[in-house]
Amino acid sequence: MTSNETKTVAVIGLGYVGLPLAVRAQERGYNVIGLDIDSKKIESLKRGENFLKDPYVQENFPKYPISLTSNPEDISSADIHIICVPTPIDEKRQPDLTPVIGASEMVAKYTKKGALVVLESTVNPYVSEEIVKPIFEKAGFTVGTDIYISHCPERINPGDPKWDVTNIPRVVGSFDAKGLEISLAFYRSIVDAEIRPMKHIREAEAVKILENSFRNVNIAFVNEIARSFDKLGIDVKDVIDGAATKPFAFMKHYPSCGVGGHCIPVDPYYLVERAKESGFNHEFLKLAISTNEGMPAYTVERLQDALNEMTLPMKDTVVGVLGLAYKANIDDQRESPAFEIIDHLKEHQCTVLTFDPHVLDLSSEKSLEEILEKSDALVIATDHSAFKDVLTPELLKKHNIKAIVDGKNCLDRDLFLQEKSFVYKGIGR
Ligand code: SAJ
Repeated sequence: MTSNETKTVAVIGLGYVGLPLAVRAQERGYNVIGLDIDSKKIESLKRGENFLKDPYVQENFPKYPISLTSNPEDISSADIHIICVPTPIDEKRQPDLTPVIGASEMVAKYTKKGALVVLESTVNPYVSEEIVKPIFEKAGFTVGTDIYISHCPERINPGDPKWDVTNIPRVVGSFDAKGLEISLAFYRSIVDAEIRPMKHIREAEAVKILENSFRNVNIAFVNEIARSFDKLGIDVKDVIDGAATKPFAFMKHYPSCGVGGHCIPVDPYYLVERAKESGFNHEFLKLAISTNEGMPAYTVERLQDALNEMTLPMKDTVVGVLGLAYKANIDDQRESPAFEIIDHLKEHQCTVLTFDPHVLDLSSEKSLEEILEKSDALVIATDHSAFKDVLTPELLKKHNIKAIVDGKNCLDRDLFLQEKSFVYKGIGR
């Protein structure tokens, strides 16, 4: 580790986590090398084409240029390596650590003695000691002596206008005091918020998993309540907003057609699988996960009920799915429930059309007007402003829509219930 002179930081993986981090470190005076194995992404970034809709990156990427490469040899001079690669789940919903292993092996091959390696990718407890540490030991390093390894779970929330890499509090854990000390110094130099030291690297790994499992479980809870309230004829959104008037001991979550994204539906699996190896069965967490995974099918059941009330079959009914992204006003489609809804509609032999203004390349229709004109029924799968600020009972009536399922409860239910030319159903309302 060089002292006093400018330290070199290599960020491995320039996605929605790595790129803001790289720009921020450059802004704070580090000499930053951004590495990504996708050379097309590197060439695009070199042309100043910024593929991120991250406000911080949009503003600062041009101001604080980083050196960009897809050649791993270029990171050998770095004092600090930060691994920000994806940690997806595979088709069997098992944790896929291939990117983390690949990145760790690359750093181990090219780094220098005395460097710090920080893993930001979301992983379950034990990954650092069972997967990452052995890779560096196999490369001849002694952790805590001539290499330091820490974990600082990423907390980027795509599209968030308020919280970004500059101000989100972080936690850091390491294998040893020196590794923790260097890591705390680095993150405290780039983040204007609390950087909390954790007792050990396992605790740091567990923080992110707990955060996102907490969110998964709470969403599953309101999803079950919504299904119950659909039978009881209670408006779940009104009840949640009523409960939220309690200023303590309540945190609102809302039911919807499903839980998408790269974090909430994914991270709990990491804990379930690793705990199983140690002999613990997360029954409650698994139930929550499956409750959320059942929401796309439930949404299609709601459409079937709505069409029944209009004495219309599912078969050959043209259903317009509004939204493909996993959350409002972004283009990210990872784990989006919209695709499961489409599959279930096709299983019911519906004719499916799609439109998402943020994902036009995957949309079958090119405008809201077009999909409304061609559809008999609608399912809102994403609460984009382009839908909730535009759709009115008059517009649906004009286009002879016979049924609508508001998968994100984003429309004014009472207003839509007044119109008798179609049936409106929400999720839990
Ligand atoms: N969702 C619900 N009901 C809710 C909240 C979300 O059904 O009450 C659905 C969303 O529609 C979406 C999915 O869950 O399909 C995930 O939504 P999200 O708001 O959690 O968005 P993410 O996936 O971008 O989650 C990120 C996470 N950030 C990190 O992991 C660093 C999560 O920890 C944050 O809590 C979340 O952003 C946030 O608060 O926005």
